[in-house]
Amino acid sequence: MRPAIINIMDGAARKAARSLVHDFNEVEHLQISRKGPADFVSEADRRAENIIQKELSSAYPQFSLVTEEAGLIGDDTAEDQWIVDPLDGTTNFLHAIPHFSISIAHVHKGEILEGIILDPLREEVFWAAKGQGAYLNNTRLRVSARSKLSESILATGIPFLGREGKEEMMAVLPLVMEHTAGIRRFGSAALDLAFVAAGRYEGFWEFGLSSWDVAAGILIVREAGGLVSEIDGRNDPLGGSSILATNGSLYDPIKHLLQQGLKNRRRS
Ligand code: 2AM
Ligand code: CA
Repeated sequence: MRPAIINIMDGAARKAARSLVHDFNEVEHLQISRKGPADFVSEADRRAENIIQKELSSAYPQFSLVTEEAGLIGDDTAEDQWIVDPLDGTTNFLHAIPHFSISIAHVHKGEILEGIILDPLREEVFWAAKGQGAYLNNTRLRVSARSKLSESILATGIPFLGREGKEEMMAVLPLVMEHTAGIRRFGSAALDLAFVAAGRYEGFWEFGLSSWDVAAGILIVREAGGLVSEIDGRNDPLGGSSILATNGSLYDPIKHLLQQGLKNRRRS
């Protein structure tokens, strides 16, 4: 039985997804319009955010809510908080690349209790409730059973424009390239985490993400049997400056590989 709160999160995410899909179909036409698509996409983002906020706060008015666009809405001392990313993969959306998601997490006194990540175009809903497992639609999720680094696929997010972390990325990439079956850069951190939970790739790492990018995904990976921490092993991937999510058996080898790369950088 799905918890009632997951049904509310699912309803909010699906309603926002319909709005995003509608807007996504418009984006292509906008590439040639005078105004350009960037303003349109932030409008799409805001529309989705408003829908989610309205749905969640009418069901749970006492919760506060944090999003990228609006910041904190409601009482900052509330014990329960929603952490929402209404459009993760904004750059993909802007370029009409069909890979983006909606992410919603419920945090109670700092602990992530439920999370949902919805892929509107594939109609895949990844969700988890603490202690009750992770699911893709109605099917139980399990991280990948692969235990050889040489057979593993890792996803990441590569810094761009003014973002920090380019040197760290340059330091770790050669080792990951050398020792794994491949690297993917798909552009939605939330979906990357969902894919780790679904066993589609063995791990994901990224520097400098925000809580709304990862909150739901952290729980979904853990409930699917994976391990999530910061890259240096510290245990605050929600508030920390980096994230590493892997299946159980490759957590240590992948962490070692990334740390080795970062150490090489400090030495040079
Ligand atoms: P977004 O699409 O919601 O902005 C890409 O590497 C991932 O990084 C996406 O999940 C993207 O989320 C996220 N991200 C986090 N901070 C970002 C920033 N300052 N600029 C762009 N993408 C960012
Ligand atoms: Ca995001």
